[in-house]
Amino acid sequence: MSEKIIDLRSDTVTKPSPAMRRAMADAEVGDDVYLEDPTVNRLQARAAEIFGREAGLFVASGSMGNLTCIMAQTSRGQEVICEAAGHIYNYEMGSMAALAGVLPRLVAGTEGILTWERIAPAIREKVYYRPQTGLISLENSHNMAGGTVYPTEIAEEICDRAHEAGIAVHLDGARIFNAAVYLKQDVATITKKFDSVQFCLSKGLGAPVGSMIVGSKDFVDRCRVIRKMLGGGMRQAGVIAAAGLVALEEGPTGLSADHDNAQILAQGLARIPGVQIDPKKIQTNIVIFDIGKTAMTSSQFVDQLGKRLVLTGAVDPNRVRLVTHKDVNRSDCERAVAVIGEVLGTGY
Ligand code: TLP
Repeated sequence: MSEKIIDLRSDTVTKPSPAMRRAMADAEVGDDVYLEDPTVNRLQARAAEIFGREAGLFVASGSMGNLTCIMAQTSRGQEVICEAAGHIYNYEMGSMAALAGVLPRLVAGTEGILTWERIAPAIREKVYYRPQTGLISLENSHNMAGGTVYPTEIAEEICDRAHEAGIAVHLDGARIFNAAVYLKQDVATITKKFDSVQFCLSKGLGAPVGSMIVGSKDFVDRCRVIRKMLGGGMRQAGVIAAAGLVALEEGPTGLSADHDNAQILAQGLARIPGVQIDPKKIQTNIVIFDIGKTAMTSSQFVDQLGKRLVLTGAVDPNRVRLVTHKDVNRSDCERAVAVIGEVLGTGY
């Protein structure tokens, strides 16, 4: 039997479960551009219900969901305040500038977490001859800060104060269910003050494809037009929405095991000489650690691990990211720690 590859590059790598495959094969479909796909309609209604919103919209990806929400809430030439290490600025191909015609205005958070105090100085004075702040975007959990979670009162204060200033707030909630598990609160509660929410079915929830936008009916109607403009009218999309429905119902139940497995990784890594990590800071399923004190760059390290069938990702020359998900278990994580210890112990 060949040895199992332990893929910790991302929680996007999961394969659809047998229940998802069955649901996909059996899905009732129709043309979603005519609003006639019953499975897409069910997924959208269910997402809206779970988030306590009027409506939901199925989109191809998290990036498309974020861009659609930005386009629906800004005008060309405006600024979008976002966290400096955030996904929408660093990993979405500059789409807000290239396609929405807005400028990112970066504000650095503490471990990815912004506060109103940090945001307020970046808000533009309301004068016609300066660019205006069109939107604030937060990320929860924050990917590249290592899966950190917004305390709900901090996120709510940002929303309240932004609304007083007449500014809408978007949530990149790609991993909002992970945040909810960490906070022991439900997703509707922790997102209720945001004007728009994007969350991914294809990360920890385990679907092969897709993300959702949730918000008011009016807002989602506008997003549907923009989705079509971006080429996201997906026709008989029920075959993938069916997997999304399974992900929505079953995915959240596995997330606390993913968080426990992230702790196994973090605590194991903390014992390896040369690795810098504080396991107490790991809140969800993302583990980022520093190997800057070793003789290896992160890409050399990632190559060496790959040769030993442990797949990981370099974040920058010194830092490496591991992400747990439903397709890795506790013993995979223990083995990954052992292999990392071996690679750092033996050099390369
Ligand atoms: N994140 C991916 C990579 O793009 C880095 C990953 O492997 O973690 N928001 C957040 C917070 C994300 O982490 C991601 C994907 C997205 C949006 C975009 O989702 P997709 O990949 O579906 O466009």
